[in-house]
Amino acid sequence: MKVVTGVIGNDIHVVANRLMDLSLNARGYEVFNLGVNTYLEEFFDAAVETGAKILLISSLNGEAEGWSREVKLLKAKYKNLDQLIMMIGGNLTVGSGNSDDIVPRYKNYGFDLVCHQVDLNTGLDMLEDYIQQQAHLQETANT
Ligand code: B12
Repeated sequence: MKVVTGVIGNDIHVVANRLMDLSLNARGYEVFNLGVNTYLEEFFDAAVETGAKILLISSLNGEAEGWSREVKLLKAKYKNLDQLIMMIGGNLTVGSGNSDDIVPRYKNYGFDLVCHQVDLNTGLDMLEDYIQQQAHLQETANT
């Protein structure tokens, strides 16, 4: 399965993004890594160009929220991407923050999976569970 990854907005923290790339490759995904300083619209453009089914976004500097509010808007604009799985993780606010507040906020912007201060492998396990659930729902809908 194809995945687009990168670090959103004005964020230059590259290490987790490199680890994401390696871990996804090890799990059998085909990775298109846009690197640091990537705008939300560029993630969507890359999904169109590559045919990726997943956008996996990293952010560590605490500023992701200002750069990632327009997921729903872009999904509507790009039309064929309504099935695109949107995931974001890292430090999703300034300071330590509280996941109980942060996760629903990002979900409201249009993210399917939100991992605030969750380690990468736990996050990727969550992604795989989510993909399986979606496949199961699709199967049930088709029968
Ligand atoms: C190295 C570092 C830097 C380096 C970055 C070098 C580089 N090119 O990568 C330098 C010195 C340049 C830097 C700069 C800055 N930094 Co800095 N930096 C760090 C530091 C020490 C380590 C970050 C790192 O690479 N960790 C290694 C990764 C692998 O581990 P991790 O961060 O824990 O990531 C795990 C999870 O978050 C998760 N994860 C990450 N992304 C994703 C995505 C998904 C989908 C999932 C599931 C999981 C996931 O998986 C990772 C592995 O388990 C941290 C402090 C710290 N000890 O964590 C601060 C830190 C991230 N930096 C911070 C800040 C504020 C900055 C600056 C804004 C400082 C400044 N005023 O200039 C600038 C950023 C400028 C910018 N435009 O982005 C803050 C962020 C605070 C916040 N969020 O509230 C931190 C936390 C320091 C602090 N305690 O204040 N930084």
